[in-house]
Amino acid sequence: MPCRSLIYAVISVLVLAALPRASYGHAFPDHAEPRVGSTISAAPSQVRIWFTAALEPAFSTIIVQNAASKKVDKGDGRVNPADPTLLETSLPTLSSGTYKVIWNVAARDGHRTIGDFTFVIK
Ligand SMILES: [Cu+2]
Repeated sequence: MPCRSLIYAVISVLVLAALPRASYGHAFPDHAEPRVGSTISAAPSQVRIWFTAALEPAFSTIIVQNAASKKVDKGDGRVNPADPTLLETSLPTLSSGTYKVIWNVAARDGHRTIGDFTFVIK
């Protein structure tokens, strides 16, 4: 009965589409600006990292260090109030060099993930 098979196929597709794309839980970085490992020519005014899950603002930090491991960000690192998956901090005008972004976050389920990456200003 081709008609019934088609209906079942359509229902299967709808059920699959309704499943969440990412599992909820641990927060992992999805993408960052400046991009992880990138070399850029203009000094960025901010570092922003988007995560795969909502973060707990009270337990999530971001700092930026220069090559001498000195903190160079403006100290305003925070979870964006309008987007709980976005961790951000402001930067002064940085000179050329390699900078390291260090993040430490807790997802809403309480699980902590940490990591770091570098970017280079030409
Ligand atoms: Cu988790």
